Amino acid sequence: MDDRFSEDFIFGASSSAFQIEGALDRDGRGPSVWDDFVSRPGRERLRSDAATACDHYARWADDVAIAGELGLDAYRFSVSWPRIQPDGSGEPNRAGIDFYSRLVDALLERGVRPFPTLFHWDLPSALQRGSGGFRARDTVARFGDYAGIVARALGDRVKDWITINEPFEYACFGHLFGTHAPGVKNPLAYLPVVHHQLLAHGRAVSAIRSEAAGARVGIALSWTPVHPARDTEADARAAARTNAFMNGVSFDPILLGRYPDLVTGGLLKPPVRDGDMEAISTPIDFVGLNYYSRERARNAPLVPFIRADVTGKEPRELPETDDRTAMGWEVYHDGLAEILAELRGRYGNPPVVVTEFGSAWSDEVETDAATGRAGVRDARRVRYLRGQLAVMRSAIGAGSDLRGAFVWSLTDNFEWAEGNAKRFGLVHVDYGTQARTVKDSGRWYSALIASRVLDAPSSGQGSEEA
Ligand code: GCO
Repeated sequence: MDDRFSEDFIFGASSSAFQIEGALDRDGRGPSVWDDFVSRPGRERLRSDAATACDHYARWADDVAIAGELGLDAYRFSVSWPRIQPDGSGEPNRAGIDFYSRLVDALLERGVRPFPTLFHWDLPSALQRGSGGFRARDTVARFGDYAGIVARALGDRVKDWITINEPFEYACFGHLFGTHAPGVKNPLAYLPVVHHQLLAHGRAVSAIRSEAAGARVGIALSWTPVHPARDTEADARAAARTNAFMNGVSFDPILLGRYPDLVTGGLLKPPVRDGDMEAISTPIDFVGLNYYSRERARNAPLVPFIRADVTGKEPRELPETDDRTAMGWEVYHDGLAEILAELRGRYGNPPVVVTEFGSAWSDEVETDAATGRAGVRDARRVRYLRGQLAVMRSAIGAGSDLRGAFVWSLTDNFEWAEGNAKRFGLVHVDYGTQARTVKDSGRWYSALIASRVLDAPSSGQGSEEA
């Protein structure tokens, strides 16, 4: 197998505003649903973690310097909507625009392509309080206005855009399970929140294209393959329902212009109006794929929508092994191969960018006795990244139009309901001092970007095997 990635393959790293910036009350930023979520009683640690996170709002220049030193081709970050429009509508906050404008300039100066995501879950609180956020169709127009403002401000320099991150997770965890912001537990809200985010995506594609000449626009969708827990017909059907409600619910509208029949066949349906599916499936330049692991489904008739018990990616404190990460997630590289094959087949082989792949491990900073240099020997993360990239390399050989891959994440950061406890970064963050330490995986990734050749496990480029 050819193990070389082409010169125009994009090797990047990803992050998101609420997970790295801190400075929640600085320079006119308004509150988001995540500010509200972590401020509820009993979530003091989460609030404390989020208040500073990686202090990126103050240390952005240091982080851009690290991205440049690693030789990243691109850096995916997200724009905080409440920094741009504190109440989710109206005139832009100049300080917010200036922050992202400086960030873009600094990235470009270091030869790193900026890949902003416009919505990575930090919805302005005023929209949630006022209309119910993405449960309300009006938020589609609000998002279109916001996208236009950002594209007008940055579109002369930014050519690659991601509209929305993971509409499924925001709808499911935020409005069905209530385990993420805005902390709603209402089965009636799930499908409207999915649908209105997808509509908002379509609106933003138009707004970006009208404001930013030559823009390439995509969306970042999660795909978690769901397999039957047992070899039974009932569990196979449960897995099919779960795949439809978790994965097909966003990929099918965006790429095929329709929802899966399993999604529209029940009592509760997406609130589709004439013209909606055309707007949602407006042609895009790439589809972003976020992949981490697979799950298993067991038939459970009383569970809403999917009538299945699903296990695999719920946060679990399990012992870390070579095959199970600090999130309790199975290391399952074949899942990415399955997805890329489905994208080549069922979805017509669209241009794909893996907008997130990565793994959390319990990383410790050690100081080398001989050199005195601080480092993190994260061999399991190197092994994980190599395994995922080998699958990508093979998929390209099988015909996938795979344009790039972004490691989640550049630095350790605020992992939502897990706070700062889970570390996904290529760069370690000491949250007490905010010191950054490039991990072995960051050095390994940097060497790969330079060589474009995926090393064999034995060569241990940049790190010894675990
Ligand atoms: C997601 C989000 C990221 C997470 C990452 C690790 O995919 O859930 O885009 O914000 O932090 O995936 O869970």
